Amino acid sequence: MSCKRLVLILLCGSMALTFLLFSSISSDVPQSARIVGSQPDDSLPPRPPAPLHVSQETTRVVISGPLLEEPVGEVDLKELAVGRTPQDEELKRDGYDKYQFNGWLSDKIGERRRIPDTRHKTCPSQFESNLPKASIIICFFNESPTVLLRMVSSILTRTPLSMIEEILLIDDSSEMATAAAAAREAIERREEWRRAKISLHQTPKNEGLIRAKIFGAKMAKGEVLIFLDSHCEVNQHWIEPLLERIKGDRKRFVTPIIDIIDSDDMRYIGSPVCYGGFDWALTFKWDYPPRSALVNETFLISPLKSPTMAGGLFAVDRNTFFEYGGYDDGMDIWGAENVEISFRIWMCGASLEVIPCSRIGHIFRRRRPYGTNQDTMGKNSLRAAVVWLDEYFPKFIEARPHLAATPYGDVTSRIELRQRLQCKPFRWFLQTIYPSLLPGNEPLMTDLQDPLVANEGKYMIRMLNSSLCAWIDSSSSHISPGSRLTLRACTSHRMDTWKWTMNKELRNMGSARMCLDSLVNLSLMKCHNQGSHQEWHYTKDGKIYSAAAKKCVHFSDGKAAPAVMEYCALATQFDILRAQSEWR
Ligand code: UD2
Ligand code: MN
Repeated sequence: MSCKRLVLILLCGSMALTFLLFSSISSDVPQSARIVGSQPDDSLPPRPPAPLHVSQETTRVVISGPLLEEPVGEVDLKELAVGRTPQDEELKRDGYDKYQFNGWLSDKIGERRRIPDTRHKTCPSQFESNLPKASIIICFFNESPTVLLRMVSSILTRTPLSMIEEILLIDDSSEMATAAAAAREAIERREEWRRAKISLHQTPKNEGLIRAKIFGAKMAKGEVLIFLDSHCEVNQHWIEPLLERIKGDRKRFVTPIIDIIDSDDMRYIGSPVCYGGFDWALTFKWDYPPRSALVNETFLISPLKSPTMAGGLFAVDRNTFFEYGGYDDGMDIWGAENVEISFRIWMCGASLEVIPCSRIGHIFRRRRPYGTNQDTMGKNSLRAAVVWLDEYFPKFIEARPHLAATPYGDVTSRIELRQRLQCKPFRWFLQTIYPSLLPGNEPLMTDLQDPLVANEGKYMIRMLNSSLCAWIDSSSSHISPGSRLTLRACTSHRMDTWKWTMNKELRNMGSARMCLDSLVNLSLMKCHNQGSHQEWHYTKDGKIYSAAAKKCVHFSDGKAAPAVMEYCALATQFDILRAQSEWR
C-alpha cells in the first residue's frame, strides 16, 4: 500500500509532562517494557480501577464505561528517545531490524499513554444507545509485544465495555513468540483482559494477513466485526460513530480516519480528512477533498463515501461481511485485498464510508519486515483484476506488464460469487463511484478553478543576500510527491515559483496540486487543503515557519543539500519576491 507515505499529516503538539506508570499496571508489564531511561515514579499510590458508568435507562443495568481510566500526564517522547549507552544504540538497531519501526522506543514508552484527541472540535460526544456489540479482530505476525499491549490498553481505555463482544488476537504463526507470550500472560493475569473477553488464537501455519483475517472472522461471535492492524492506538470515541453508521444501515462498511503514529519518534499525529482511490496498477492511494468542499465545516465531520479502503481498519456487520464474500482466500500474505473488497462492496450493492469523527492511529512503516522476497501484491491484484475489471483488464496489464504471464491460481469461486450477487459492471463503478480514473478525467483539477487560489499571489523564495531561490529539485519536468526543496540560481521558471494561498499553503507552480509539507523531509506532497503540515508562515525576521513542526525551513549547505526543518533561531532567512512570470 503506497498510501502510507501519503497518508499525510496533521498537527501534533505534545507538551512534555511527567510520565506516570501506574503501579497496578506496571507490575504486569514484561521486563522488556519497563522504563529504562526515565524514572518511573514508584512512590505513586496504586490507582483505583476506572469507575464504570452505570446507566439505568432500562430495568437492566448496563455497564457502559471503559475498563481502564485515561492515563494521567503525557509521555515525554523526546526525553525517552535519547539513547544513553552504546547498548541502547544496539537495541535501537535491533528494534528496527525486527519491526521496521522504533521498537526500542516503544518498549520505553511502555504499555499506556495519552494521545492527542485529533477529532474535529464539533464531533459529537453523545451517541445512540443500544449500539451493536463488536468482535475486534487483530491479526499479527512478528509484532512488537509493547506495541500490541499498548494497542489493547488503548482499546480498554477508550471503548465502552458494552460495545465489546470480544477481542480476538490472532497470531498468524509468528516466527517470534514474544507478542503471543505477552498477550497470553496478560490474559492470565489481568482482570480487565478477561472482562473484555480477550482471547489468543493461532493459525495452523503462517497464512498471510488475508487468510488470517478470515480465520479470525469465522470464529467471531459479535454482531459487528472490526478489523484492526496490530500496531494501532484508538482515539476518543473511536467506536461509537462506526457502530452508529452500521446500525443505521447494515450494508455499510465503515472506516475511521487513519492517524499516524510516527515510526521513528512514536508521535501521534492527526491526519487530514481524505478517502481512498486507486490507479490502474490497482495500487491504493489517498485522495483529498477539494477546497470548495471544505468551506462547510460539517463536511469535516460527516460520513464520506469512499471509492476504496486502505484495508487495515474497518467495521462491518458480520452477516454482511460473509454475504458479500468475506475475502478471496486465494490471496497470499499481503496486498490488494483492500482494493478487491472495495470493488466488491460498491459493485455488489453495499457501500463504503470514511467516518471523520472516528480516529485510530497506525504505525506506517517504510518497509514491511516480512515476505519481501515475493510479489504477493502482484499476484493478488492480478486475481482482483481478472475477476472485476471486465473490459478494463488491459489497462491493468498496461500498468503492470510483467504480470501478464504470472500464474494467479483458480478464481472460479470468486467469479461465481460475482454472478450470484448480481454485481454491476466495472464500467458502472468507474462512472458512478470513481470517475476521476476514466480517460480524460484525470487528474482531479477542481482546486485550480477555485477562485480563492486563482487570486493569490505568486512568489519566489530567495535566500537572504544571495541570488539563490528555493525550487523543487526534479530531474524531469514532472513533479512527484516526495520531491525535495532545493536552492538554485533564481529563474522565473514555474518550479521556482510558489503560490502562497489563503490557506497559507505553498503550492509549487510546477504542479499546483503539490504543496510544501513539513511532515516528511520537507518535501512536496499532494495538497490536502487542511493546513497543518502544509501551513506556512513568513516571520518578521524572514524565516519560513511551520507551526505543525514547530520549526523553520533551513538550508544547511547552500546549493549542495536539500532543505531541512530546523529550530527557527538557527534557520535560513529569505526574501519573498513577487514572481515576474512570463507565463500564465
Ligand atoms: C495495509 C493495511 C493492511 C492490509 C494491507 C494490504 C492499513 C492501516 N493496513 O498495509 O491491513 O490491508 O495494506 O494487504 O490500512 N500480518 C499477519 N500475517 C502476515 C503478515 C502480516 O497477520 O503474514 C498482520 C500484521 O502483523 C498487521 C496486519 O497483518 O497487523 C497488516 O499488515 P501490515 O501492517 O504489514 O500492512 P500495512 O499496514 O503495510
Ligand atoms: Mn499496518
